Amino acid sequence: MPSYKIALVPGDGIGPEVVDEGRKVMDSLAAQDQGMAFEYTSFPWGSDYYRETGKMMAEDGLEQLAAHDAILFGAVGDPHIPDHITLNGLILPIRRGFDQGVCLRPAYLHEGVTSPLSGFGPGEIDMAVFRENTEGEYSNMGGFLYQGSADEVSTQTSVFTRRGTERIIRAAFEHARKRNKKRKVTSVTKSNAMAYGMVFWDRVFQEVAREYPDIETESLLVDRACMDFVRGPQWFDVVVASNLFGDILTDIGAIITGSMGLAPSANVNPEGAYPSMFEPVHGAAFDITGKGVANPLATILAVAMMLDHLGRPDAADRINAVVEENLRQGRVRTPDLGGNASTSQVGDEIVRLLGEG
Ligand code: GGG
Repeated sequence: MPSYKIALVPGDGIGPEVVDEGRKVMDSLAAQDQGMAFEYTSFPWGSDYYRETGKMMAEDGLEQLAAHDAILFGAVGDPHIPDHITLNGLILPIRRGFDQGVCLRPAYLHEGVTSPLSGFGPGEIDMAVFRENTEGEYSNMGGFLYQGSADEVSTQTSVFTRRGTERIIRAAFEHARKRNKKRKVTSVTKSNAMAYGMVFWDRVFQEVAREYPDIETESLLVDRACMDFVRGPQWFDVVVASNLFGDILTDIGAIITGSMGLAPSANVNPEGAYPSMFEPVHGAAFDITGKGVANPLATILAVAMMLDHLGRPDAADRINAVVEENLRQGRVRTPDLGGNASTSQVGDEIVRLLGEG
């Protein structure tokens, strides 16, 4: 019987609350399905760990994680520690260190969920955003000169490599073929103003597109893309963007499909040399931390993406179907979706529905 080694990194804020529910769902699948088992290791990394040790994760953290089949991540961020320390100390080193260059973030309007945009019914917003995940604007190259003086200078360099750029664009085209919906890929840049890295991106996009004559293509500037996500989200199918633009676009994608609490994310090392990492798109959400009201469905949907990645599309489909059913029924839902259920009540309901199926 396959037993999957899962690293749990709950992290900060509501991360531990939602990861607990993700684990609950995996435990329930394992209890029902003799063909699946999970072995967990939980890592206490994050902002409290930083307060104790001065580090967001252990020095040999990547080595410890490497022994796992996949990572389930919660959230990172703390109201009392600067975000560039928390982010650059935990999640970004994992994405970069494990070469998780392909980030897939689906945005789907589920039945039973109301979009803040009027006139959209179930499935009428349905896109997959591919975010380049290890370089671009997040390359962490730069520095300060004459720091603290009146003449202070800072630089922040964006890096676009052929390997990274081609890899994310190709992943987007492959996905457009696989999901076989509008068969369209939209590339998002700002190449009118960023005349090196993003002109290079546009060129690579055109080159890769030639290998996919069956897929319609479109190139948009990021300002236009943000506008179109709001005024015409139905026009999109697969979207591919740089690290920063992909991050911004997927927050819009999450909110127009009803809630940040419904958006999952996969950080994939396509070559399979390292574990991939799965997480909700949302962050630590200090305003609701500890109140037990965080929506766990983004994390539960991330668990489905993880199982699909591990070669268990059967289990992923079951989770997706049950989440769909929970949202359709609308009986047990957290306050972000207009309900009054707690985080754990939603997790329990997903387990109950899994048991029925
Ligand atoms: N669960 C994801 C998370 O904690 N995200 C925090 C965040 O702000 N991330 C920025 C990014 O992914 O670029």
